[in-house]
Amino acid sequence: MRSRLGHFVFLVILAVLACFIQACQVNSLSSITAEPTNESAADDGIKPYDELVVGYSQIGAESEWRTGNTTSIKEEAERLGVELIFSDGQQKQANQIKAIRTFIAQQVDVIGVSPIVETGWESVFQESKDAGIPIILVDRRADVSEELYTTYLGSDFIEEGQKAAKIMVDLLGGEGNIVELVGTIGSAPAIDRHDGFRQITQEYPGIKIIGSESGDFTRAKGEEVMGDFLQLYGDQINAVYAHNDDMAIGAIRAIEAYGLRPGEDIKIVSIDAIRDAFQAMIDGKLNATVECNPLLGPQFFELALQVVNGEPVPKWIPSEESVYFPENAAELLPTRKY
Ligand code: GYE
Repeated sequence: MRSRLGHFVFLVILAVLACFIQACQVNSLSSITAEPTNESAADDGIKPYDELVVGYSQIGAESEWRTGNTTSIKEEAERLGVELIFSDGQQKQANQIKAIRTFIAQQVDVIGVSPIVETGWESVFQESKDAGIPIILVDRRADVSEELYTTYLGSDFIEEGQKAAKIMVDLLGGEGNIVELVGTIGSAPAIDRHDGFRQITQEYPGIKIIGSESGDFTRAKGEEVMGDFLQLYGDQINAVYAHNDDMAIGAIRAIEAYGLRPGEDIKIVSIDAIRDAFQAMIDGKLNATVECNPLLGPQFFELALQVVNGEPVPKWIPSEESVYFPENAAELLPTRKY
């Protein structure tokens, strides 16, 4: 009797063990098949990177920031195997609108756009929405209602203007005449960097902004406009606030041509933190640069895939940014990627 019972218990243990081993195998098998291979992902109706088709409408190539941004987008598409249809708008909103319409006709999965100016996008964004193609704003905002775009990936330009102003106030000891080189008229960074700067300087009655003109974010225009300011105000100018480093570099040339020392006779603060700004700080010609990160490729495609696969994303993904001074420019220059 006893031995029969023993035999029975032994069989039960064996059966339980067998079930357990089988369960383990099924488990490990399912974890293997759950690997995100492209095939199985496609079977699930989830689009993988190498089936994603993205239309991207870039502004142009006005600055080193912009060329760094373009490289980041193109390199990341290549790395992920995404099909990228890239369009260079050559600084014209009409070209960007045309590109978006072409992307809609091509039935891309998602459209990335860096709007040159804030206004004038409603109709084309609506057309994209009607065609079921989501729009992701990259780098610059557009002044449209929130249901016309899925998300905005880019910087807080107001904050950048405020940071530049705080540094400027310190450099001038709270007193002095500033000229401002404004970015592209009507663009989000030009509007917000202008406003953010004044939110701080208005607290200082000794600080005066005696001139404010657009240099369109380019070196050539920055140089030209700074030349005009020098003709008008000469050595009454104590400082330059440039909405980007390229215009600051243009201003440096104009100041030298005028016979003054940039960075010393005239203090200069700008925005972007491109490599040439680090070199200018090493040379003692630029007093500070506020970082604006153009390396948005990796975040953009991650977002694009999430959006296409119907995952929820936040309405704004702000970039993390720093400020840089001449003291450690030489040490940091080799680490800069744009
Ligand atoms: O600061 C400037 C570029 O939109 C943040 O555009 C961007 C700005 C950047 O031309 O250099």
